[in-house]
Amino acid sequence: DIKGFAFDLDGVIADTARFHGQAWHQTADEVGTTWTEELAESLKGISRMDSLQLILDHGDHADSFSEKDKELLATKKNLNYQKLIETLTPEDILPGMLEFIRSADDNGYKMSIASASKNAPLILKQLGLTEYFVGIVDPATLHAGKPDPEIFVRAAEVLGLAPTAVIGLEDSSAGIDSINGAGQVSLGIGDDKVLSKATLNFKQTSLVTLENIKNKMTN
Ligand code: G16
Ligand code: MG
Repeated sequence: DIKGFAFDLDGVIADTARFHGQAWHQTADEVGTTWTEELAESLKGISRMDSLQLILDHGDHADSFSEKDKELLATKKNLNYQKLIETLTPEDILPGMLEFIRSADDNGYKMSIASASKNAPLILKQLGLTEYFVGIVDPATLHAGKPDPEIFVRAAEVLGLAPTAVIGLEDSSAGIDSINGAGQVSLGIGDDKVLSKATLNFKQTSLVTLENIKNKMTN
């Protein structure tokens, strides 16, 4: 029996992916990497430093950046990103997700956050959602990021539930791998070709309801 939900944040609850994209695009221009949609997609769910490394690897001068240069580039990106997320309001919650979170809460499901983002507490506060979650996994305490299962394993521990009693919600392929590895039911939101390993698939957030989930699980 499902008793809780572990939520990814970016791309599931809020459309912050476009802000990450905007800020990383600027970094890519600065280091001479051509910005493409594929590159943007591959950064979803990946930690800040791993994202930067991917951007550098897509350019011709990956070797010419020292650790110090990388720290500076990542800090600059994060400051630009934080300026963008400070403009977030509850209106920026993705379609249907406030209703879903409220109904899950009303029906006694427990909820936690499994986001790779160190900015998750700030984003939840901006969106007015902090009170709904029993805990947020701190990504700074992880040994390995998504696709490693660790973050979703921890998100179930926060809920005090067995993994099989938890549904993990994700918009990235790295995140679906993490949920599956943690032994939970994976719910993918987005293109079912990109998220082909998800147990359940929903094309968009507005379709995620308790009723639709129950229907898909009994099919
Ligand atoms: C998110 C985004 C990633 C981002 C990561 C780290 O993960 O999808 O693109 O690089 O967080 O974010 P920050 O730089 O704010 O620490 P998730 O897991 O919420 O999708
Ligand atoms: Mg995401």
